[in-house]
Amino acid sequence: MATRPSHNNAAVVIVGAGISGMCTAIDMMRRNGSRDFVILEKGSQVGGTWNDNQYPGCCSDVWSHLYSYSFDSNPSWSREYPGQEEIHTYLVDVAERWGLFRHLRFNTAVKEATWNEETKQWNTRVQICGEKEVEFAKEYTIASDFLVSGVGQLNMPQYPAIPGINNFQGKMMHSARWDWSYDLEGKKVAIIGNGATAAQIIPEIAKVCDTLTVFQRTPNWVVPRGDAPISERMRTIYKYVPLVRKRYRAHLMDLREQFFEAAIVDDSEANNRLRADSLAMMECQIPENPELRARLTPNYPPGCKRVILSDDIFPALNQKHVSLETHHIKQITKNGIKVEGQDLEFDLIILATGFRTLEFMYPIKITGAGGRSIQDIWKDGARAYLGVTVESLPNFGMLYGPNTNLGHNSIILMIEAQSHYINTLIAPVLAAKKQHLSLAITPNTTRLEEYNAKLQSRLKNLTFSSSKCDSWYKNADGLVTNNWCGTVVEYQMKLSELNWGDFDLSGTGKSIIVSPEKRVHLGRVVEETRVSLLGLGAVIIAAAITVRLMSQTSIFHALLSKVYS
Ligand code: NA7
Repeated sequence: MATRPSHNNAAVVIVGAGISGMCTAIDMMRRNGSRDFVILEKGSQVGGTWNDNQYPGCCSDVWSHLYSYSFDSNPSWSREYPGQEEIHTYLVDVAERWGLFRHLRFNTAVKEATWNEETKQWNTRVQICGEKEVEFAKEYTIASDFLVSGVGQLNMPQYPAIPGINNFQGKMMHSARWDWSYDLEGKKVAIIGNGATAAQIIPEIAKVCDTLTVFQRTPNWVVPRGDAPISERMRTIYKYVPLVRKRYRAHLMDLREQFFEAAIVDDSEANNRLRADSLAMMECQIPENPELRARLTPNYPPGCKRVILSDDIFPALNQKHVSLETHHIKQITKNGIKVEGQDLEFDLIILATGFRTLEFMYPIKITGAGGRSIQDIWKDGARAYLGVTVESLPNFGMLYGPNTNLGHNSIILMIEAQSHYINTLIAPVLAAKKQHLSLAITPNTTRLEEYNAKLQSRLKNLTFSSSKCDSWYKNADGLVTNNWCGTVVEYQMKLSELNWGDFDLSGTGKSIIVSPEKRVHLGRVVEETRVSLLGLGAVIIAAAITVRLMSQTSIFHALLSKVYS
């Protein structure tokens, strides 16, 4: 009888087909030479956050040439900042190039994952969500030797707890669930929230709707983006002269790493300069309305909340048919929104209210060794060792996990380092499996605690921890659970070595890891400018070409270079 044992078994189960899950899968092939994995994806396409977020104006606030995998860079970006559709196309192309589709199970929502101490395996229960697919099977369980979470931090929409939210009879949608069949033309629109997402939606929809009311609870710091098309000529050069492309990426990396101080180190010279530049831009773009400027001016340090990069949010807010509502929302009514002293009527309410960032992996029920639930493990706030492994969760890795978010640079650079590290943990588990042995690897709790104590003490001095604002980076106790405390290079260096002494090992295959204190050198992808004597000549030539050509684009927009210098 024909069987498909791989349907319920895989060496590695990867949850999520976004940038993280795809990277882990590709590294399984590149680094472990194995195709023994499945990728479980709740949606119906790859792309993760770039598949979910399709709202008008959606784009990355990191430069396109830095917003791609280092091992599969894209010379053909059409703009300095990539739009959602272009990023999504890039990710679909990557998945095709690397043959990921044969490992992908779409419309498959992971409900729970439970560690089995006896078999030293994870049992992952999935529910099928496609209407047709459900006719094949409603749910099933997959056993795996290793489990990887690639669901990230910006996965579950946050619906605000505003009284009456279910009473509204007009159209309501969350920004991450945009309904393109709804025609905005001539509509009275409300948008709740003014974060990075709202700042991208507002200028776009203001072009078509009749009126737009922006409900702002807290103002944000905004700096110029300096977006521009990338000329055909530059694209050809990036394609045929990879050294120029690499040099350009390194240059962007250098600028972004410098931005760390400006965005994150409270009261630093760069942080104060960023504040001054933001105010100057506001004054320049809203010259005749000091009252509006006052309402848009934050009273907390830049970086406490994510700094928004936008060239057009202030001009958009300064239009006659756009109004900024700063009164507290009392209630959502049948016809609109009630604020102090006013009942406002709308056809559409957009909830640009962010994501459930503090409950990593929600709503998946994870149960680790000793029957410990993830809620119990993280009862004092989410934490992990190096952001990738979690106490009481053997043979488990997560990407874009606790304390790995950035306020200044591309998250893909962090994800690549994490994927390499996790795949290094997977390697001996695969080796044990081959020999019909078992191996369980769990981060040592003492090392994990030491790591997190240091991390938290450094975070205390950064703008993320400022008590002057609330943000999606920290929990109700003010503990920053989401952000990393340093530069990308510093994080890459930490993950460039794996010390087996940081882990507790068990199982019949323990001896596969020869010395428990053995350090494995992983190395890292060097993204920043590093000039060796040998490479100096080549770099100078490439830099000269780059500068010459880039002077013809507006990437070095005067304001932008001022902000990042
Ligand atoms: P954010 O940055 O979490 O922004 C959410 C916005 O929604 C923010 O302005 C909130 O105000 C506002 N909000 C949330 N709940 C309410 C209620 N109940 N009433 C009024 N206003 C509310 O999410 P984004 O989607 O913009 O960006 C998330 C990340 O995605 C971003 O940082 C990028 O990395 C990509 P608040 O500021 O809390 O007063």
